[in-house]
Amino acid sequence: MKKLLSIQDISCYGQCSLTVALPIISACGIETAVLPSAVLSAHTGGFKEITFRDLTDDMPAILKSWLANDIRFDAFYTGYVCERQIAPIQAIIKACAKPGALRIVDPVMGDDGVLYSGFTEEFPQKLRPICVNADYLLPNLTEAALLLGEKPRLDGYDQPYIEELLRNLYSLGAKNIILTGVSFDPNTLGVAIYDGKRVAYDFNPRLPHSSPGTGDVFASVFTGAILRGKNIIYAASLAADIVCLAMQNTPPEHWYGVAFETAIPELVKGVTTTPPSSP
Ligand code: PXL
Repeated sequence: MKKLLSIQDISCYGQCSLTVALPIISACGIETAVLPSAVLSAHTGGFKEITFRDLTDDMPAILKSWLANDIRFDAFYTGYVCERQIAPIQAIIKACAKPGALRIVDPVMGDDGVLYSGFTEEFPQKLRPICVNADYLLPNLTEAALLLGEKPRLDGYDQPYIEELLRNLYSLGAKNIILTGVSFDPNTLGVAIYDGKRVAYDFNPRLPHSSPGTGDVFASVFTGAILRGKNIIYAASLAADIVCLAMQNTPPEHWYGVAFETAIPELVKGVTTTPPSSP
């Protein structure tokens, strides 16, 4: 069984980050360890009086203990992280990586053209060192533009704009880019995938509402599928399908997150189907 370390916050309530990644990646049959970047009472997407504890100061001792116990990982999936822990996280990844370990990076920092509350304007540039080493970089449109130091464009763009974003992110150093939230018409929403050679697209019908945590469900399913040996296009398409199915099953009163539990049977089917696998 492959062993993954997921590095992102615990939002105690609200279905995002680790409370999504842990069950989803485990359901894919991957041993999932966690390094919580911070503990929040709930995510920052709609609750009041959020508590926030940055766990950077615990990281050196955690690393020391893991090294004493010879703990190593086949893969790392980073999501929401804090500004002061970018260097310690890189040190942990370097020290605990098995040879050839994969790095999946979701540069969580914003959506709909704006940074999430709590992040400074400098954060996108500070996060770059983690992104440039990614085997798979999974930004949404807002994060892609911010990483490149550009103003996000949410509509009125065309295919050349998307493909330039992909090429520019690729030239930062990431080996594969999976760009979410791409739409060329009002009825569909999709993903653009670039491996340095070809651009592929995968579209689904656009649903009437959106929700916090969809990016985390997407990245978690993608990660599980990649670690199960699926190819990048299959993994991205499965991730988008699972997000859509879970969103369809999410009632309006569950505005704070995606009811991903309802899609776990389909997820397990998707990652255990044999073809098509990567070579
Ligand atoms: O889903 C992304 C995310 C992760 N973690 C925290 C958040 C958000 C989005 O709002 O607030 C704490």
